[in-house]
Amino acid sequence: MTPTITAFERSPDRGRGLARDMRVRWALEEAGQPYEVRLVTFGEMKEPAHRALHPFGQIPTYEDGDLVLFESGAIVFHIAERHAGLLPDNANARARALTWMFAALSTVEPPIVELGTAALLERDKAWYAERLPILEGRVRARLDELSSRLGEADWLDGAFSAGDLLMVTVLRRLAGTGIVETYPNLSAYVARGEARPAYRRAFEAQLAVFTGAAPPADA
Ligand SMILES: N[C@@H](CCC(=O)N[C@@H](CS)C(=O)NCC(=O)O)C(=O)O
Repeated sequence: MTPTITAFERSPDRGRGLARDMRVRWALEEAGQPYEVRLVTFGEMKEPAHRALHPFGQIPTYEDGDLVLFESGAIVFHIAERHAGLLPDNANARARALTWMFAALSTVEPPIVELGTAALLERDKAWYAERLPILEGRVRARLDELSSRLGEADWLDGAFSAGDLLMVTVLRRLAGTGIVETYPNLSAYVARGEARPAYRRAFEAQLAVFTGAAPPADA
């Protein structure tokens, strides 16, 4: 059965791959799993029909037969468990890859989201200029640590895994801030992720939604 995911009908990032359906698309492309996309408007996301799939009225969701999932991390994990290439076979290596998935979403992503939310919604507040360096400092503290751990390695723990897939998408959310660029190894890490053919296919497919262009035939 071909799974169906949901994505923004008109993504606020103008198709730059920052919306979280990108993670799911990338995982599906790495897995070689064809998929359908149902586009939803901001209004539709808050309607009961979508909330039946996603209690928080967000994207992405994932439907496969009678299985319905939400939360990009859970969806990527589900895909990674069922297809080769995203999680190592060795039990300990697999557990470590899972650890990096959680680290991406629960340790690195929160300060990045906080910074992004402030830039989006609090720019006109009197205290914004004072708060910005504090938020950037929290992001940099995490990136200092991540950069030290990655060192000169290509990926976080041996071969590319779902942990890298999530971490790269999390770091990409800093696009436009110039922060990742101040860490040459993290910058190269993100570029390595973006250079993967599966990433490119996923990116082009979600960009095509915004530009109205036909997606690539194999996306
Ligand atoms: N933790 C969730 C976050 C989902 C999320 O924030 N989705 C955004 C798009 S990237 C969304 O739907 N925003 C619209 C809204 O919250 O109303 C996940 O990883 O799937």
